[in-house]
Amino acid sequence: SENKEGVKRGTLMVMEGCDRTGKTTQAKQLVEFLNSAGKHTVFMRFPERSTHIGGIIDKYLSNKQELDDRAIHLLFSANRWELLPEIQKVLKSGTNIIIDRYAYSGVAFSAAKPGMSLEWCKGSDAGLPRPDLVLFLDLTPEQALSRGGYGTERYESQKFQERVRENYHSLKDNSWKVIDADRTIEKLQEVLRTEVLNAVNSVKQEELPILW
Ligand code: T5A
Ligand code: NA
Repeated sequence: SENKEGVKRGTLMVMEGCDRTGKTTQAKQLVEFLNSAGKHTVFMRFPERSTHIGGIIDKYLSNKQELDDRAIHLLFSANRWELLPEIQKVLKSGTNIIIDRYAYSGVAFSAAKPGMSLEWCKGSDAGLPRPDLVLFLDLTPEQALSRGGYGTERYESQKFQERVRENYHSLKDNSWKVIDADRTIEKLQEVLRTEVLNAVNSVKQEELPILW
């Protein structure tokens, strides 16, 4: 699994889950942990709100702009495609990446809307790299709600989150680890550290496979 320069490619890991399941908290701690263990790792996130496309997504999520459901879906995808060269460059250099949300979020959230099918929603992310590991933080919307309640962003309601959770479960493949997220931050981190170390240390194909 080494490229022409003799560098082993980095491992692509993704955190997924409904809103308020603790993804960002855990992802940042995992990046620190891996770096302190000598495994060079960077943090990325989707949506990446700092780009031009990300700026439109941010306005949409904070209810400052309306967009057709299909248009915003395609912008979330475009946000991933615009960062693909960066992802490829980092992995090729031998650095690992932990991404806070990915194409699974794109499909699970959009397909929770009326008239949006899973199949249609998957189309615009087809061909993106398939992660080596997906850590799915699972929590019922009731449990998530008990964490101080949802915020004011779009999608942050219990009914919607229930449909999102069902969609996630239909996207699972063998790269997924479903993790019970109903634990303290520390306990959850312990479980996740084992998973990321296993992924980083395992032998992988040189070229990442693609979605879907
Ligand atoms: N979206 C996203 C799409 O529709 N399509 C797409 O393609 C993509 C990529 C914004 C929205 O966009 C949608 C999905 C989202 O609705 P975002 O920017 O990732 O996506 O959302 P955020 O609001 O930043 O993050 P989340 O709401 O998903 O929260 P996290 O990251 O899961 O949770 P975190 O770590 O921020 O923690 C939330 C709170 O819980 C506490 C924390 O201290 C914090 O207060 N907490 C815990 N409490 C108890 N026990 C634990 N173990 C805890 N862990 C954290
Ligand atoms: Na987050």
